[in-house]
Amino acid sequence: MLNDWAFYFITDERLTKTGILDDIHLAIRGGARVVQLRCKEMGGMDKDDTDEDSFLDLAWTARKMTEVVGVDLIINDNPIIASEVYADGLHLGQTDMPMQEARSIFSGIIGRSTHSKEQAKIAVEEGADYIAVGPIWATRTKPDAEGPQGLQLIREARTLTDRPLVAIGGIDLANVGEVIMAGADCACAISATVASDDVCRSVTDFEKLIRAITAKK
Ligand code: 3NM
Repeated sequence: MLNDWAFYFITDERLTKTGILDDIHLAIRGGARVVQLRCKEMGGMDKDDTDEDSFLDLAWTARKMTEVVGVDLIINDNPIIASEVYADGLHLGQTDMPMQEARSIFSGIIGRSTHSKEQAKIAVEEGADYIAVGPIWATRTKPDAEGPQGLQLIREARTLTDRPLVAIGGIDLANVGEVIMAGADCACAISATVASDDVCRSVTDFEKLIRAITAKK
C-alpha cells in the first residue's frame, strides 16, 4: 500500500471543531500515515485568487507538519498547489482535470474518485495510482454525493485492479471491517473523525482496526 497507508484522513472545513491544521496535527498524533487537504470552499481550480492564496498557505503549513514525521500529504483538486508545496499526491474528482493534464503539472501520486464500476475501470485505464470508491453508504458530508453504492462497488473494483482501493462514504468504526473484507486496502471516514469528540483517538481506533483486519485477510 503506497506508503504504509491504512486509514486515509481527509480534512473538512465545515465539520472541523477547532480548525483544519489542528485536525491534521491530531490525525498525525493518532497515527495516520496519509492526510488529504480538502477545502472545498477555497482550494479548487475554479476558486478566486484570495481563496487560492489561503489554500496555498494552509497547504504549506500542512506540508511542513507532515514532512517532519514522514506522513504523506495529498492535495485535493489542485495540481498547481500540489506541485508548489511538493505534496506527495493529488486527488482528483470525476469533474476535475484529465489524468494526462494533471501529470503534466504534478509528478507525484495521483488518485481518482469513482462512483461506479465503469468509472473505476476508466481510472485504472488512465493510470490512477490509487482508486477511491464511494459512497459506500449514505453520507451527509458531501451534499452532491451519488447514492450509496454498497460493498458491491468495492468487490467490482477489486476485480479490475491490484492498485490500492480506498473506500469512502458513511464509514464508521462499526462498519469499516466490512469494507476491508470486501477488498478495500484503505478507508476514509470524515464525520466519524473530524466531527468526533476526540479526533486523535478516533484516528487511532481506525488505524488499529484496519491494520488488524487486513492482517487477518
Ligand atoms: N467523497 P463521511 S463520499 C468526500 O463518494 C467524499 O467520492 C465521497 O464523508 C465519494 O465519511 C465523501 O463523513 C464524504 O461519510 C465522506
